[in-house]
Amino acid sequence: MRQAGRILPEYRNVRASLSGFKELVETPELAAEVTIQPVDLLGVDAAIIFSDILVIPDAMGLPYRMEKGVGPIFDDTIKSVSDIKKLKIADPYSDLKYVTDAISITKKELNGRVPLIGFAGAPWTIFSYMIEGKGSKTFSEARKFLYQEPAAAHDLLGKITDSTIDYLKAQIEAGVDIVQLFDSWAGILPKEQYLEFGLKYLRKICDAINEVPITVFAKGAWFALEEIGKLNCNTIGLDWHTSPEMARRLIGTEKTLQGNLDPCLLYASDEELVKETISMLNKFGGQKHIANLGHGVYPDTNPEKVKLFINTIKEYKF
Ligand code: 1CP
Repeated sequence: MRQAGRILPEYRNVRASLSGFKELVETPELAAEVTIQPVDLLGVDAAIIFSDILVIPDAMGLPYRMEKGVGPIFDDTIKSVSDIKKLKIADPYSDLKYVTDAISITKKELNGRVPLIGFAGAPWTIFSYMIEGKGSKTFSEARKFLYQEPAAAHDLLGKITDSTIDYLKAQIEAGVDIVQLFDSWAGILPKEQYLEFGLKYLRKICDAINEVPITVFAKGAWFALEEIGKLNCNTIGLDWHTSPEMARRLIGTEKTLQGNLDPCLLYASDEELVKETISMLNKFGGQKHIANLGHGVYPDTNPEKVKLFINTIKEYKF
């Protein structure tokens, strides 16, 4: 999940000296520094490269800016077939060199202490931001596009998929040990549409990446867990709505499951947090499980609670 960054005062100190989020993402030495902070300060046993899923539309020709207190904004959005034609397939070696440079520096500085996770947004989630232009509760513009322009939607999803495959391969060449695909808006589609416009493109990416293990996190897509379980990937991330027992039943025993504590439990008392963390570990039964939250930490979370969550997991014996 999104780790850290934003809950740590040390991260905010680095941010404070810069013009904004984008400058941090695009300055490899600083991106590497904030990537390693959670390893040193929280004791997590993997690092995730500090970047954002929205670097892909940016590299395809649709720039975003990060507005304080609002989130990402695209001043131009995709409205028509001709807008899609103007987009290019991102070239990771030029357009996203700042990410691969940050990965190389991070790997060197980590010096084998913990693995480094690379990531990208899933095509459906990236598509949603490119159509909508910002975060949304419903992504109804993106959903409208699927009904009104299905062929154009497939064109755009195809371009995002090709850009993402090249990008992930470049991350792997630069040194990441595993990659995660974030389909944060999987859960807003009806099942049949998710299979057609979401899962199809995740499958293409999973089939194209064989160099390192892949984790797929499709938030809210409990309705397609069985199909997600058949992807050519190693780990399935679960959100906090999904019961570990149900996921195991639908996915089978071969894949690793990751998750899935409710991130809001980090606001609960220490006693409740420890009790629920142990209960989660027991539900997964210590079998092919990566303990994690069911989504990213919220920015106002107390880092001490995150440490308690991590230490409870590390100390637990089945
Ligand atoms: O340590 C880390 O935080 C890891 C780096 C990371 C990752 C893995 C960031 C930094 N973003 C992401 C992934 C990401 N970005 C996702 C997928 C995971 C998820 O569902 O949370 C999504 C949907 C985004 C898009 C995005 N970026 C949003 C959501 C917008 C919305 O409302 O729809 C926001 C607010 C951002 C900004 C952002 N990205 C990352 C950070 C630390 C922040 C906060 C901004 C800041 O610090 O100024």
